Amino acid sequence: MKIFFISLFPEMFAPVLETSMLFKAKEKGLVEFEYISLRDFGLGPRKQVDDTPYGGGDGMLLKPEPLVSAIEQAKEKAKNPHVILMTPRGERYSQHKAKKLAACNNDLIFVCARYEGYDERVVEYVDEQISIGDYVLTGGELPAMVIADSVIRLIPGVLGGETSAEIESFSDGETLEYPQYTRPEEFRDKKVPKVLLSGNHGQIAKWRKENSEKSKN
Ligand code: 21W
Repeated sequence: MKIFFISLFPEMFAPVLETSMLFKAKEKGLVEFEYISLRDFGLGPRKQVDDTPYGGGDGMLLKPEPLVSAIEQAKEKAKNPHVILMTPRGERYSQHKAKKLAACNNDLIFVCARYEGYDERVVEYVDEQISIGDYVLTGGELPAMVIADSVIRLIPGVLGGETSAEIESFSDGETLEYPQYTRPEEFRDKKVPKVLLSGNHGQIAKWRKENSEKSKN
């Protein structure tokens, strides 16, 4: 899977995506990233990408021409491109959606807006619009990385055979999230629950179930 990020701040991505499990996924050849600078598609000698809103109002909007040119270039480079516009007005993101994106075998193109938004006419050039939740951020870059992270960990081989993400990735069941402990047995007067040291697997399973929060996975 190849993932493209279109943004005015393409330098935001590498520090996050080229670290930890995400970097390992890239090293194993399971995923590839390309960062596309919206500025490269700006208009005129000043490479203009934004302008004031028709009808008045605060702030600047991303102009349609640079955004659409960047999307078209990414689409040409991608196999089976699926274009996702990151917007606070989009459909709310979920684990269910992560599974669909991981399974779909498309290259993903994330379009990240900045300023106060974008010209509505770009919407015709995207396949879907996604929001990661009801709070206001300064841009779509962090949301795009949130989605990329949640999708990449579901790609078979990324987390390695011993983890459950791979096995669970196409089921929609609820998994159990229970409190976990490691050494030392006592930390600042707080002891690890005795049952976990007992070696009694039946009792341990019962304790974990009783102390679980259900989590969608
Ligand atoms: C924030 C863009 C506010 C636009 C009409 C009139 C992408 C995001 C973003 C941003 C506005 C996501 C307006 C959760 C988010 C994102 C930057 C406001 C003002 N519209 N998920 N005036 N939260 N945020 N538009 O902020 O681009 S996904």
